[in-house]
Amino acid sequence: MGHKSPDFDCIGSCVAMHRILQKMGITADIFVDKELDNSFTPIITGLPIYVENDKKYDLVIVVDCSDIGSALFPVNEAKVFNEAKITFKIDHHISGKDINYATYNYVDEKASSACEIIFYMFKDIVKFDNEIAKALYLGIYTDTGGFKYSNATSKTFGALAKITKYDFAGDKLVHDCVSLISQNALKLTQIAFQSIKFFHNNDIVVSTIRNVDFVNNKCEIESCKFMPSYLPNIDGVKVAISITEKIKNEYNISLRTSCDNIDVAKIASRFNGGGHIRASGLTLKGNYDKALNALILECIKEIK
Ligand SMILES: [Mn+2]
Repeated sequence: MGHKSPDFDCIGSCVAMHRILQKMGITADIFVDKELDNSFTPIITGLPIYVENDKKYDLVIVVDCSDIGSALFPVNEAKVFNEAKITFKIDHHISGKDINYATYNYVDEKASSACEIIFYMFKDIVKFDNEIAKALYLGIYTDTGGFKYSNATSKTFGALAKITKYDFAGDKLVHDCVSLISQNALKLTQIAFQSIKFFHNNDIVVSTIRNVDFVNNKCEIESCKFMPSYLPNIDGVKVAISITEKIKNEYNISLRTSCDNIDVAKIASRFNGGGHIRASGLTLKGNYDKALNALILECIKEIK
């Protein structure tokens, strides 16, 4: 299992772990907080994925999730986690470096992704295959912003050198899972662009997709993942904020920076969120203007 609203690193890690355990003769299920959208199909087809069941497990492995106490840990997964005999955390978020919520905790905050950690952890224990390689590739690709963030290190490319020897088309995988955008999702992206506002002498940029936009465009939250990676590219911007209100009065917020001296994980942690220095997430509830003002105040403190 992994964090709430799972991304490709989270699901890629779950899929790779499932297949690695299978090769070790261990049966495993995958837990998610809600049914996964079509973008995951190329890596999850045929796997036992649950939102809930009544089973009790000997071992629960939590991937890509910094803290079970935070808003990022799915409610449905807490029951399964709490009932397990042994738990194991595998993560790379700096915000959870000293949070040892499991029986065994492995955090490498220098790793690009949970998928990279899993590659190195198991490469000499089981023989990987095309499906494991695909899942790991996708997780590393997305968590490094397509191999362009500073977290893509020589160790990351070392893993990729081995992963890309397997028989799968990385370009097609990225097209089908990451780049493909539906007509409805494009409409939401247009709305997000039109919503762009600047604050604090253009240091801070904010895009917002409101609940009514989701309803009117019959669109899922997963379809507006374009903005967080786009906004930090705007010249002069120090902190980029992308807000999506999937549930009314509940805001899923991505924070990004491309500045060396700004730590958005610190900002997110003040709102019970978390993540990385350059990319973090949090959830706020209530009145939109109040929530945004509170967030902007914390951003200004960090910019100073
Ligand atoms: Mn990750």
